[in-house]
Amino acid sequence: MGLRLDRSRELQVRAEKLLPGGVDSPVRAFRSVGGDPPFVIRAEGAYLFDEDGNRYLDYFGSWGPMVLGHAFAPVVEAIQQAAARGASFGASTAAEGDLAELVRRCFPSVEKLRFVSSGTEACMSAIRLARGFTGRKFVVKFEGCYHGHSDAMLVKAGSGVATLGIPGSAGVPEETAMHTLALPFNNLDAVEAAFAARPGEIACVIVEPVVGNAGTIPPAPDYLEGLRALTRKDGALLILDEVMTGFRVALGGAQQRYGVTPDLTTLGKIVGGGLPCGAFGGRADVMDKLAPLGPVYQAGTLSGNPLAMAAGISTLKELIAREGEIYSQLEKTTAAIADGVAAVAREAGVPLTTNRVGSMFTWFFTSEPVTDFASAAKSDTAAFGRFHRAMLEAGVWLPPSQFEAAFVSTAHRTAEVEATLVAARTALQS
Ligand code: KE4
Repeated sequence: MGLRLDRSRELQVRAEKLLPGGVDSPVRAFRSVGGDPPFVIRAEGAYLFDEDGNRYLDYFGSWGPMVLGHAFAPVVEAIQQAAARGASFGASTAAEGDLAELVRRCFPSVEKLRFVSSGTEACMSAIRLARGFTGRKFVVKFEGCYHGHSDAMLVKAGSGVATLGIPGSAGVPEETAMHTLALPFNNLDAVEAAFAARPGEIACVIVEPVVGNAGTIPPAPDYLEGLRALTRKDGALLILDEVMTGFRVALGGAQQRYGVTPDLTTLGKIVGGGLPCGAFGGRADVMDKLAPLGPVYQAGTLSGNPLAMAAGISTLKELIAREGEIYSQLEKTTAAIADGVAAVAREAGVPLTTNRVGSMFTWFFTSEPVTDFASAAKSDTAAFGRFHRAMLEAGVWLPPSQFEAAFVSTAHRTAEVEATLVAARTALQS
């Protein structure tokens, strides 16, 4: 292997003595792709730099937030200025309203919202709110979808749960899991049957409108509209988990791209510009059930943190100001990368299915279409692991799992497209 990772290896050895698996989030451990993870020291634009002086073209972008590229100057400046005024107050600030107004501008269905510190918190809180608003217990999610690591959501989840092949999670009592119904994605009959079996008992359906946590899987035509109709008919709430798709597949997320209006939306990643921030919001009559107005409790020491607000405001202002230019550039660049490598694979006789929505995409090592988790799971994960390693050796860092989406930023330009195709030609020959 050509890559020198001596310093990263030293740091990995120390990290494993201090952090389980040496990581603060399992998917970073490279368990499903093998080899040592490089330790990043800094990032700029489309590139990551590690402790051994290696440079990598970045295709996971901190798992979604870095849509403007790393260390985007206006965001850096906004964070620095906010930090000089104090990191956290635990009191109301104008910045929370400023960012909330920008979110509402992008997501008209969000009449009211609340900021939290992660996508997990956003989804967990939205589900509690849906249960409190409807007085119902059951929640529908979909196999391969990941909505953070709250107990109720670790049932047939995607992302790291799927990557590590663990059924759900130890530590989740069956009394909790029993109220989560996990159904196949892109299958409306299964949802209809669930509502028929439990009329008036399902509080909400939560879905990744474009799945990213089983790898990228677009919704089938009319699927999201079908979920909207079925939930409305039964009086259940529709929650679109746009933590990944928000500001990614369109400025207004998947609900803008596909024209579906949910009752609640969860956000994360891009909304905080790379700082710890999530949000959940939607119908005012639902949101007003939250304390201190209503009986559903939810709270957070660092919710609406001034630095995260500053980073989010700066990011969304850029996306809003240059919406047309940015989203058409992201579409074009991502198509060139995703389809370009698919063509290289065809030339090399390697079966590859490419799914893409906007600037998120996945190369599945299978010749079959991938329309749900079951079909994604047929992928040759060992082949993906070899590809991942070969691309890393060639200076291209893909998400280290077949069951994750890759992301492109505005910092990815023609040079990055070309470099990726060159690396893929080598990687797919091996
Ligand atoms: P966080 O708690 O990780 O901020 O967000 C949870 C979450 C909720 N909903 C969706 C659709 C998500 O994609 C996520 C988090 N995504 C994973 C990557 N697929 C985070 C990466 C990680 O776990 O390290």
